Amino acid sequence: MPSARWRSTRWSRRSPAIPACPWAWPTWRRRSSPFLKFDAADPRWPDRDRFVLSAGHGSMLLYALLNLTGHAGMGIEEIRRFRQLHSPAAGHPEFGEHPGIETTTGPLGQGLANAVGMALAERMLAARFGKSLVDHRTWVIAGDGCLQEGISHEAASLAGHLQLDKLTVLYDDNQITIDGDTSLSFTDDTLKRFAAYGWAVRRVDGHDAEAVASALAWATRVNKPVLLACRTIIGFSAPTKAGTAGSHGSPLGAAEAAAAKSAMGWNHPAFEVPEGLRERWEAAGKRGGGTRRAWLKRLAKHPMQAEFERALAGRLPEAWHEPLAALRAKTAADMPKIASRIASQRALEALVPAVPEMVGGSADLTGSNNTNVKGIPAVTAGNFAGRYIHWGVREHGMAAAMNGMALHGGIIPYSGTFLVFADYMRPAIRLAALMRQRVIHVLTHDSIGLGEDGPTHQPVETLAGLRCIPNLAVFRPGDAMETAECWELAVKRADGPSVLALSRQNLTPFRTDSGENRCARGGYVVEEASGERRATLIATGSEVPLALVARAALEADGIPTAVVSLPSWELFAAQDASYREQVLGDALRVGIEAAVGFGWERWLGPEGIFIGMGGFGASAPAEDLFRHFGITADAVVAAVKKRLG
Ligand SMILES: Cc1ncc(C[n+]2csc(CCOP(=O)(O)OP(=O)(O)O)c2C)c(N)n1
Ligand SMILES: [Mg+2]
Repeated sequence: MPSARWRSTRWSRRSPAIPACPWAWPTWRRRSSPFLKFDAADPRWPDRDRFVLSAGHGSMLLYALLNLTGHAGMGIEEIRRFRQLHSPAAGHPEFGEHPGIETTTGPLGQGLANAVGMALAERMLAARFGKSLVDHRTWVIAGDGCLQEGISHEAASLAGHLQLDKLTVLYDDNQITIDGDTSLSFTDDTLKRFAAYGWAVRRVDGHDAEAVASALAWATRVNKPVLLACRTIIGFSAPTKAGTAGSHGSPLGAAEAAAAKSAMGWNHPAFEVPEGLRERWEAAGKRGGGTRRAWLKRLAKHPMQAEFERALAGRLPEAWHEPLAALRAKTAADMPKIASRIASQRALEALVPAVPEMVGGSADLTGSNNTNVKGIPAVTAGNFAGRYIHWGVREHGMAAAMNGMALHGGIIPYSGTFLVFADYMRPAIRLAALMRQRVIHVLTHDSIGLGEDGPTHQPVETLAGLRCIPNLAVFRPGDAMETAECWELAVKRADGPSVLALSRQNLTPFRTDSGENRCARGGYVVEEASGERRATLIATGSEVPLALVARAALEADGIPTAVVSLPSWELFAAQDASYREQVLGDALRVGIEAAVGFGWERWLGPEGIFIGMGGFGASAPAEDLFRHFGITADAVVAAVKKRLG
């Protein structure tokens, strides 16, 4: 049943008022419409506008436009192979499949939040390099689903707060989602909602191209982010399915499709673009060529050309690691007994001044995550020259916007929150991994070692959950030296995201050497056994010092024992088998980690022993908790002795 709202539109579902065929539209529609700045000859041109199809299920819109505007790599053959293996025209837009695809979308709301990050990156790079090099806009098409998702609130609220005025969202306000009319579940006043965030909003007839064009022109003039609620009919012109959820995802069917095409005056065979029309579209694809060439000339003369190109290419500055090497040498000499979150802050103090594209932030836990660096100002609505972002309590929006910043290029974003809240960011972390983006999350308070905040804040399953995300590097360093090494690896890792799981509590240092980055192989022998190994204690993070205490006791009792630190399972798994065997050894293997044992079988085999958590934690001082849950050197010693008999 069509809803009252539906009937209130000026179309009826059965007989939509169909505009004349698009190629016969009046002249303004064929003029050099300047809204989207791009050049099909170079879809990665850094100063292009970014277009994000947040409603990723409409992927064919993007593919068809890439094809029509003359982009290489999206020919009619690719279009024919829509949703087939190895086609760049995948079910949802996939970053990396075609250079004209700015981001992977499909999980609703992510694209919108990516776009907020892109728009923020644009403002920040404009502040750094000037308007002559960086002056572009970000455009989004989002649907009801994107705006229903919670992440849209976080992202839009932030965009409003920061007044990202070069961001425009076209909301495909068709009042339909998969289950049916949006009245089933969605009665927000979306315009009021966005206005309350500080956006400029307008309602537009989405089928009136002239009205849309004038709204877009307006959007480029206002100094706020803009939401245009474009009232549309899904499946426009399909005789029985227009305006219904039936046209959302399944093919219309031959008869319905034929009727829809003929109603629009389209009488051409499938996959054929009629003569004259392709030329016009290709001309649109070339329209930005002059602007791009003028930009290239400006770049060639720009005093910051080399620096701009370096940052945009994702290459680190030549001497980026020198301050970190100095820190590592000092750490080896001083052997500070500090929490790994504090060690992380020291690493950042070495890295951030040396790597100008690093942009930090925290989801309202700056003082706990230790993500700030003295002298680095925060970004504010009026001043984008800062390099630190107060994301507010918006973990999901933060992680997705960081993806957008990394995708934009020229920025290496790092953030902070508690490890347990990785779950609030998980969909965005997963997409960063899928898109191979360098995004770094500083996740502190990484176990029951955080103490009194109790089980809601104590991650137990989180490490296992992160380690199973393909292409995500999970680092859990065990002392200040390992923390500096893991930071080095995360910053160097250009083709994927990293998380650093860091302790709240102080850690007894064990590393005295500072030459080779020993974490680079993911795992290594910290202390070899004094004789032929009878046991190998394998630990990560705060449990490495504990393993060393246990080793000392076992050695004193005549049981030669080695200790292995395993700060990154992913890097260790990538080593050759002989190295892994040599590190893990043939003796009894004991895994120690203040988390659930899920996944540890991989290193321990069926005969190994795991000492860690069996369930949720509790609220108490950290030392009491380690004792209560049996994660102590004594427990390790007892378990080894019992097994060895
Ligand atoms: C996070 C997430 N949840 C669910 C889905 C499955 N899904 C795909 S499209 C869609 C409905 C979207 O409705 P709308 O955005 O209004 O798109 P329209 O049908 O109007 O094109 C849903 C639930 C998804 N892609 N992402
Ligand atoms: Mg919809």
